[in-house]
Amino acid sequence: MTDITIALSKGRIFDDTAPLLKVAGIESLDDPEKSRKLILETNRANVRLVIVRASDVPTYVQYGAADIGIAGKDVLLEHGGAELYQPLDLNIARCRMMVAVPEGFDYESAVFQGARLRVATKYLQTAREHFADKGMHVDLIKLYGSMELAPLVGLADAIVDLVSTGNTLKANKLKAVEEIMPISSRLIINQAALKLKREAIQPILKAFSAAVEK
Ligand code: PRT
Ligand code: MG
Repeated sequence: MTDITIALSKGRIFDDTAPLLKVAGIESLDDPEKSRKLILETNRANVRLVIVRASDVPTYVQYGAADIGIAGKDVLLEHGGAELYQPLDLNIARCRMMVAVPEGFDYESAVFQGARLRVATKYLQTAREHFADKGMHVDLIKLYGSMELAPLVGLADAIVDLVSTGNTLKANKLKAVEEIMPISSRLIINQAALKLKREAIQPILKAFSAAVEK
C-alpha cells in the first residue's frame, strides 16, 4: 500500500482538521498536545501525520517530505505556493487579515495626508501588496510574533496581523482599521505525489470535499 504523509500544525489547525480526517477514516493514535512525538501514527498503517510549525507546512509539501498538508491562506501567500496543488478551501481556522493601529490614532487622516507609516508584520508579502494597491508608501518591519506590542513601544505606527475575536487588539488598546482579506485554511498537495500516488490521495481528497460541503 502507498504510504501517505500529512503535514499539519498542532493547535487550532489540528483541532479543526481532526473531524475532517475522521470522515476520511483517518484517526491519530496520539494527541499532539500531549505527545512529544513529531510523527504520529494513525489507525491506517499507511497514513502518518507530521507535526510542524504552521509556516513550515507548505515547505514540507513543496519538497515532497509530506504528500498533503493543511495550511492557512496567510501562510500560503507568504510561501508563494510553488509546487503546491491547492484544490480545496477547508473553511477552518477562519480569521481576518487586518491593519490595526493604537486606539487614538487617526489612520484615515494619516492615509489621506500621505503619511509614510511604519508597519510591523509577520506577513511581508501580503502587507507589501496591500499598501502598494492603495498607493501608500510604508516602511515594513518584519517580526516573527506578538505584532500587537510594536505600536505600544514605538516600533511601528500600525500592524498587519490576523484577528479572530478581536480580544488581543482590545487588550492592547489597538483597533482594526482595514480588512485586507478573510483567511481560512486550505488543503495542499504535492504535485508529483498527486500524480504518483493518485489512488491513495484521491479518496482522502474526496472525503475532505464531502465533509466541507456539509
Ligand atoms: O504559533 P506559531 O508561531 O507556531 O505559528 P502561527 O501563529 O502561525 O500558528 P497557529 O497554530 O497559531 O495558527 C495557525 C493558523 O491559524 C494561522 O496560519 C491562521 O491561518 C489561523 N488562525 C486563525 C490564526 C488565528 N485565527 C488567530 N487569531 N492564527 C493566529 N491568530 C492570532 C493572531 O495572530 C493574533 O495574535 O491570534 C491573535 C488574535 O486573536 P483574537 O482572537 O484575540 O483576535
Ligand atoms: Mg500562534
